[in-house]
Amino acid sequence: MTRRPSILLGVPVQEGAGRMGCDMGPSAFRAAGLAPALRDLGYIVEDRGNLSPAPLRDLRHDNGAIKYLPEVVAWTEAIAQAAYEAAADGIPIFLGGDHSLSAGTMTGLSRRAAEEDRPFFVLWLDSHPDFHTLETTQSGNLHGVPMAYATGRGGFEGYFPALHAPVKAENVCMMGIRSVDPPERAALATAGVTIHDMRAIDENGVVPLLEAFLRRVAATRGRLHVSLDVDFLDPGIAPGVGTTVPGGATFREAHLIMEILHDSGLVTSLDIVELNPFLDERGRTALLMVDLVASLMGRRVLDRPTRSF
Ligand code: HAR
Ligand code: MN
Ligand code: MN
Ligand code: MN
Repeated sequence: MTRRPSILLGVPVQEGAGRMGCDMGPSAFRAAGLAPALRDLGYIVEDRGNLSPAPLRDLRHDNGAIKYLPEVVAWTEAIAQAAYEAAADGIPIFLGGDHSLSAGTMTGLSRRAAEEDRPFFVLWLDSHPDFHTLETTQSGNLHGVPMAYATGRGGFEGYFPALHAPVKAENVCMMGIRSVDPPERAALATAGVTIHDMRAIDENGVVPLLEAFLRRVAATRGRLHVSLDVDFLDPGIAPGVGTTVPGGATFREAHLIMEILHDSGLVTSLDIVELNPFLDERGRTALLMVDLVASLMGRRVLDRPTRSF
């Protein structure tokens, strides 16, 4: 079987998270065997190494809580360009780095999709919606804003790069949500994003929720970007993250999502974010994330008929 090459891009941004250490994430994913796991599945793997941020600009904002705005903006500029380019060459896998990196990946990938005249969809696997604006964030940690920015909510102009093609809120599906701040909750009530919180997963299971979204993607030949935050997973299986939230996805729920995504054949790019190796236990979170990527990219126990959407 010929497959599009897997393109690994390390993004050692950590300034968006509340504590340091995510800059070690790309190294930990490499040490956990990501490239060999993909080669075992038959992929050509091109590791483009680690990105660097664009030059810093002097940026100030009235919300004095915001931390590292120039740094995160500089990263976003560089990531958006790299994502735009890599999307033309294969299936990019962005190795974070904290979740602020998705401000860049979604910007570059949605631009690529628009130029191809294809719709752009995002599956957001996270305990958090990351739907704060620069005005509403109280923690000031900019890993809490990428989805608001990418969907074109106001207030990012003049700070973050202008969006060539804002992500349509109706094309975003979030799963695993269980920690939402009041301003995010108010904004999400009318934004048009599909949100499956942990209660919805408990009540329905992941399969019907995911299949309904994938049918929409399949109907449009769209690009599908998956953004996987470590804290989507239950802290009992994934302790290596700075923002653990109890009651997360189980080992099997997470793998089943990845397996169905592979069967769909629809995924065109992936972020793996928020791994903090300083907080991990002998690499177990990094190893689990690599296994999940392998499932997404086609590792399976037995041959079985592919499902169509
Ligand atoms: N909503 C909270 C805040 O803005 C927590 C955001 C945490 N985000 C991540 N990525 N860890 O999902 O501070
Ligand atoms: Mn190229
Ligand atoms: Mn997140
Ligand atoms: Mn999160």
